[in-house]
This record gives sequence, structure tokens and C-alpha cells, in this order.
Amino acid sequence: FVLLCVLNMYILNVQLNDKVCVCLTSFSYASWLLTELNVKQYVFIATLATCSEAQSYCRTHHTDLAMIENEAENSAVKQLIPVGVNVWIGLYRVPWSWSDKSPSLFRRWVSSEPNNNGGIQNCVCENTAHMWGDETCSGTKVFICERGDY
Ligand SMILES: [Ca+2]
Repeated sequence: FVLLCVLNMYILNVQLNDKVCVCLTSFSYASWLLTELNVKQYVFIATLATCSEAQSYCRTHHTDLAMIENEAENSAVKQLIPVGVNVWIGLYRVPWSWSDKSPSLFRRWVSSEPNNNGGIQNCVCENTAHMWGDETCSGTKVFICERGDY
């Protein structure tokens, strides 16, 4: 895999005459490869849905709602969300766990969250600053699915 990345960088450098932006391009391509091969792929779905509608859509058409378990996956998700948009991700209340019931260790809470406003905020949304907050599951938002072989 490392060899592939180096080879890829070399080819891009040759094709694009060694400009600085070439290195950046090949680096982001490398991190996309890493995400795809070693972790999972994320897909942005631009359809408004409640949290449970979003979950069933993802389970039907992909694997599940997005589960974000480390910084690399967090960056991969960030790249998909348009500016100013909030999305559902697959994280649920106490004990905080992912859509597949695995425990959540990686967190990106807004400092005032999770506040369980009204005692009914059991689902999690990623805001436009890419931080998380608990929200009422019946609200409608666009969302991120994931797919992968894991
Ligand atoms: Ca909240």
C-alpha cells in the first residue's frame, strides 16, 4: 500500500510538472485510498429524513448510518458535508453507542452538548462546524451513510 501511494505521487508529479499543489493533491488522494481500503466509505444523502428513516435508508442502500470512530474517519465525513448543513450520524443515547451497537469512544461534542434538552434528545447530529450535539430523533435532516467490508 505504501508503495502504491509513493508510485501514485510520483506519477502525479511527473504529469503535473512538480508544482506544490501536486503534493497536496496526491496526499489527499492517498488519504482517500486509506479511508476506502482500510476503514470504510461514507456517502452523503441529500434527502431530508428523521433519524430512524435515515438509518433504514442507509441499511437498505449501503451498510448503516455513519459511525465515526477516529480522526481519519472524522476527516472523511467532514469532506462530504456541504457548508452550512447539519447531518444525522449513527450515534444514540446512553450508553452512547453506534448504530451497530458498538461502543462510542471517539467523540466530537460541542462544549454545551450533549444536554438532552427536554429529555428527548436521543439521536446525534453533526453541525456545520463538524461538532456533535444530541437532538430529537423525529427532526428531519440530510445524513451520511457508510459502507465497507468490516
Ligand atoms: Ca442537545
